[in-house]
Amino acid sequence: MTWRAVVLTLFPEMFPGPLGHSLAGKALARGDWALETIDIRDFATDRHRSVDDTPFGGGPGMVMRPDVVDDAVSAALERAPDLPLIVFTPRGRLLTQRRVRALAEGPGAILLCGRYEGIDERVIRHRRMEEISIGDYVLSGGEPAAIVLMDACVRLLPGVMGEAASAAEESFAHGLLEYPQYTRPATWKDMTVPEVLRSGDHAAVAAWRRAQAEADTRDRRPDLWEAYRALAEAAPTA
Ligand code: 6GU
Repeated sequence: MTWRAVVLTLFPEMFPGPLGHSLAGKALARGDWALETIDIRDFATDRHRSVDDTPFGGGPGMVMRPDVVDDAVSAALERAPDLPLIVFTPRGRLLTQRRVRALAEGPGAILLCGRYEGIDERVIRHRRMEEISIGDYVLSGGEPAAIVLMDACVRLLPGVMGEAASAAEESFAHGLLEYPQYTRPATWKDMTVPEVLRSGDHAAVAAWRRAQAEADTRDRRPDLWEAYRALAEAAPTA
C-alpha cells in the first residue's frame, strides 16, 4: 500500500519542492509514496477569494478563516478519509522521531499548512487536529514543516533508503547523537582520522563510536543526555 500525503496549502507550487529530488524524489517517481496538494484558496466563497481576516482582539497580521479551512479539510477527508489530520503551528507539540516512525508505519497523513499569524482556533478544535511544530523558532508558514515531516517519514518507508536509514534511526532511538564520520583522505589539512577507525578492530571501533556519541551528546544536548542517563539508570544495558 502506497504511503499518501495530502497537503492543504495556499502555496501548492511549493510542492514537491526538495522532495522531488534525491531519494524521496526517486521513491515518488517509483510510486513508493504519493503526494497530492489541495489549494485552500479554491474554497474561498467571496468575490475576492479571501482566505483570511483580521484577528479579534487586535494585533498584527491575518488569521485564516475557519469556514474556508473547514471546507478544504472536508475535501481532503473525502479523498482520504482514513488519514490522520495534522496542522503545522509553532504552538504544536514538537515533532519527534517516535511520531515520525508511527506516521511512516501508517497509511499517510493530511497535512494542513497554516500561513500568516495562524488559523482560527475553532476549526482546529472542531476537526480535532493534531498540532505539530518542528522546533522553537518561527517560520512564515507551515509548508517547510510539512516538507520536513514528509522527508522524515518517506526515508523510513520500506525500500526507500535501505540499511543506512535503519542504522541512523536506531542510533537516534537509543537517545544519543550520531558518532562523527570520516572518509578518505586519511590526512587532510593536518587532521588525521582517528587511528582506531583504520585498525580493523570492530569491537574497538564500536567502543570508540559509543564514547564519542556519549561525549558529544553530553556537550551539545544536555536535554538528551539527561533523558539517556535516566533511562540507563532504570535499565543499565539500554
Ligand atoms: Cl509547524 N509553523 C510555523 N509557522 N513556524 C514553525 C513551525 C511550524 N514549527 C516551528 N516553527
